[in-house]
Amino acid sequence: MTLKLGVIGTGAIGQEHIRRCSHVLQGAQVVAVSDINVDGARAALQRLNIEAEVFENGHDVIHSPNVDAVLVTSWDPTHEEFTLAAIAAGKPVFCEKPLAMSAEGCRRVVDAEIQAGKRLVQVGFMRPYDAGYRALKKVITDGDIGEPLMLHCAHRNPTVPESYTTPMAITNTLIHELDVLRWLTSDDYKTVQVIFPRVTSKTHGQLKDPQIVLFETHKGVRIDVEIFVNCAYGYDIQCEVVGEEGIARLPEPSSVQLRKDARLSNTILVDWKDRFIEAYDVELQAFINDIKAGQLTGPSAWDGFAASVAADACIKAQSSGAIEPVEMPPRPAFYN
Ligand code: NAI
Ligand code: ISE
Repeated sequence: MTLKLGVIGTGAIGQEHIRRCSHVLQGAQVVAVSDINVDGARAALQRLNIEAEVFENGHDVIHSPNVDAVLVTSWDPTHEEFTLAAIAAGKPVFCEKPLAMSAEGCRRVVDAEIQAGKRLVQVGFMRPYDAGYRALKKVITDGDIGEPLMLHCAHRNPTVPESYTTPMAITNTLIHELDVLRWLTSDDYKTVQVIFPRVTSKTHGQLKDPQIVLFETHKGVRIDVEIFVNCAYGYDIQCEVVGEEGIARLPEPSSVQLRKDARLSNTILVDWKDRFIEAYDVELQAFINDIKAGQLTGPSAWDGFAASVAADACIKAQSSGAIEPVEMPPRPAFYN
């Protein structure tokens, strides 16, 4: 059976996901899309050579009898509304990160899903599907470097638009680390502090860039994450785990090494689309396969909530300058 997908939001990642679901992955077909920019949605479908119904409103996609499952790839503040509507319609929903703009919003999704009595939500945290992060986790769980003591991480984007603000460094960007580092270390955050180094001249008035986020986990691991979204030189994700017996680093994406003009060089990618292209394929194929098998297994609404609990504390720490507690409620049995 071919799973019929409806996609809400046909911007950058919406188009990427439509392309992969239609031309790369197995067992699904995009049958409906919507975007507040309806002409943009039509143009995107034409460019991708895909025939699908175009709706003006995302709720019409969700309620279309032709749609079996929904992908939410619209702007961050719209995620909660569309995910709740999909749950109410009893349709599985893949929601891009963040699941909602606050832990309170994520909790509403968690509560609605528990009420529905069945997992219906997968959050678009793709890094646990990335081969490099999986290899890094295996090194840790196999005990190859002993117990982790410290993590040094960086999340760098070449540039961001004027609409990107200081809290978005947390809710839109760091949210990936907030999820993947819990998964990587099987630990949870206890406290967080945010430090602002000298500001880059390449930023604008609404964004303090870069930022350093310092965590302590319940096991006492110290984590520092640099967020630098106008780093200019490329899209660069770094993660180094310092253990009792050795150090493990996230592998660099493979690239041909050049010896030329008296220089030794490798290419650095500039776009998240290319850096995680395989991880996005794997996460969405898993979503499609899991729906067919009758049980979602990918990053859950609870994972979306847990990341947002930490994000809320980070945002508080951005303005207080203090070390803020991260207070995580117990995981409901539904998600065990
Ligand atoms: P974008 O700005 O390129 O596209 C978003 C689209 O959503 C726009 O076409 C906009 O018109 C549309 N939209 C906004 N409100 C809408 C509504 N109420 N109904 C229907 N369409 C609506 O942004 P981009 O980069 O594609 O990001 C989209 C989402 O995906 C964001 O939430 C972002 O955080 C997430 N994202 C996730 C990535 C990942 O690595 N997992 C990478 C990039 C984005
Ligand atoms: C974007 O929305 C993403 O999710 C990318 O993975 C991230 O690197 C970038 O900072 C976000 O703006």
